[in-house]
Amino acid sequence: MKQTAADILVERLIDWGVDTIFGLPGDGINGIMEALRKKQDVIRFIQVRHEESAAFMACGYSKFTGRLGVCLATSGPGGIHLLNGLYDAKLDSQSVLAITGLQFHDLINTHTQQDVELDKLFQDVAIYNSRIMGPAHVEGVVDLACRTALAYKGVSHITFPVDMQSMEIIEKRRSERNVPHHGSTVRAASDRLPSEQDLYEAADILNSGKKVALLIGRGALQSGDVIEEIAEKLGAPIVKALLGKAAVPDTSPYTTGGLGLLGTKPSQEAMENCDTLFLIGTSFPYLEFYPKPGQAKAIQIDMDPMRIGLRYPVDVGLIGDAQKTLRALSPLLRNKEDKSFLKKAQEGMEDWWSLIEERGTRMDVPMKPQVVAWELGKRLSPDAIVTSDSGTITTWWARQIKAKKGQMFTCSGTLATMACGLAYAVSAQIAHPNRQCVTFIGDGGLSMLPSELAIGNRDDPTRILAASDPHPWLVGLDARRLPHLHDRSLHEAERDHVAAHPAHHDAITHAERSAPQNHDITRERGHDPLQGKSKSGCYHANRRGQARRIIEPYRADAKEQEQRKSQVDSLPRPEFKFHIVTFPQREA
Ligand SMILES: Cc1ncc(C[n+]2csc(CCOP(=O)(O)OP(=O)(O)O)c2C)c(N)n1
Repeated sequence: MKQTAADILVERLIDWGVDTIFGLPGDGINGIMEALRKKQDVIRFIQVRHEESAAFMACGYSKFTGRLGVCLATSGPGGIHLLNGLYDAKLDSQSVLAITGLQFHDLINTHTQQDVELDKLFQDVAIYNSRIMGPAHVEGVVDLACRTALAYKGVSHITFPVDMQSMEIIEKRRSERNVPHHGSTVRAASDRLPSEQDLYEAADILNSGKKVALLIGRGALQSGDVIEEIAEKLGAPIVKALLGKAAVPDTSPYTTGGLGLLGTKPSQEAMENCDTLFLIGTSFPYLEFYPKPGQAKAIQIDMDPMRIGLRYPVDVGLIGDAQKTLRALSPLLRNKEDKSFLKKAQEGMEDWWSLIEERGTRMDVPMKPQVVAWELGKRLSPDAIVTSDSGTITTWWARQIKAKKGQMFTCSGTLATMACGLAYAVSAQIAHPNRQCVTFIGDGGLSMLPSELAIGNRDDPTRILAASDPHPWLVGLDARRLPHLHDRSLHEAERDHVAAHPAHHDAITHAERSAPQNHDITRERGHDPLQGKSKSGCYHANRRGQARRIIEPYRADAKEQEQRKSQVDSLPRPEFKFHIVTFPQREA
């Protein structure tokens, strides 16, 4: 069989360790689809229903595995659809490769069909961006695209004229300078440690501080143990940016939870009162929640030198891997005798958790979204992967669900885009077929890309979705924008609201009572209370508290099932069933 340019692309991706591509076919990528078909035993193609989801899934895949996430879209509209998901990856620093089709090489820029120069369109989002100019160009471009996305944690883009994809490789057509196979797929890694001098300077500052606060983010996800060790030594509360939610479990005595609009009061107090700030793997973007510039001495650890001093005027920047840097730093830190700063934060957290529990156990109707999040948090598997969409819903996910050790949590941290939650959960299930994957998503976010529920036409594991009611999402957003940090005002607002709407029966209780047994969301079932042996479907607890089915499971026709089956059969793959639980966010 003749080898085509697209074959080289796919083979090189396989050499880079890629085994999963999210995408949607189209005439502009026929050659690539054919090359994928030929290699279906080693690389699987997960077909989405909207290319934006493919990009979200690639981003999620990178978040959940630390590997390269890859998405594929056809020329013109398919590529355009990728864009929002690619920005999500760019802003959350994920390694993603986007591959798109381009029109016939000799018709580009002639107003031909789907004549969109996607390399130009992707200029801002991509750190590596190239148009294939011929079969002999493919290998070198793929190597650089993969290496750049992985090394610099960003988006690479390759666009490939459709006719060139199917071109045969003819060695003599190679230019005289392009020596065959001059590149490599080696992935080199450095130890990534700061200089000794920087470590000593940082230790001096941390040892002299009287009120040290740690602010940790996505870059600290693998460093929880050493961060707790340092928090104990320094008597320092650990404040978590949203993407760092799982870095240290919410059950840890050292953490004050999140920061900012979705955060906690003790976290904000730690920021307002600290004299020393230690930033670890975070670019928490909301400047107004940091200590005032000049208030605190500051140290920052980041892999990326460009990010040092980005959000706060730091005194010492430590460039390196967070875990390795912290392990090198920890022996230089003295055990502080005065732990009163941490103690105060811990007392604050006792009150905070009482408040959160109170909100999470109310029996008011319409049922409070906090109740659902609280109940969900208690029932999650020890290794659950829990994603959220963007909206008010993120607040309940961030605050009410206690992250436990071994669980993963993510959302669109910096882009804060809607519609990513479901796609993230799908990619989580693909990356980790045996783990429980849940997304907590608003009706707005779910209805933006509900088409990905179509993946749920297979048989095994279950996915749970909790979606909020379609009633007043924008109103809700505005009403809640400011009071988050002020318990009293939020508390009072809720009390007034409840007073204005006399309680009916608790919707969850009713959903449980009225739904068939196998759709019970609240009853324990075996080791994993959220995974029933039921058929997929969607239940909505209506205003009178009666559960009713609102979405029937999708069933692909036999031909489509057969087609999909042949594409992914040879690789371990998860099977999907969706359980969707909707609940009212508040009264309309
Ligand atoms: C793609 C996109 N469009 C618009 C917004 C602005 N926005 C943020 S939250 C939100 C409402 C979300 O509603 P819903 O998904 O129902 O969740 P809720 O806030 O009700 O929990 C909007 C429109 C956004 N972040 N992303």
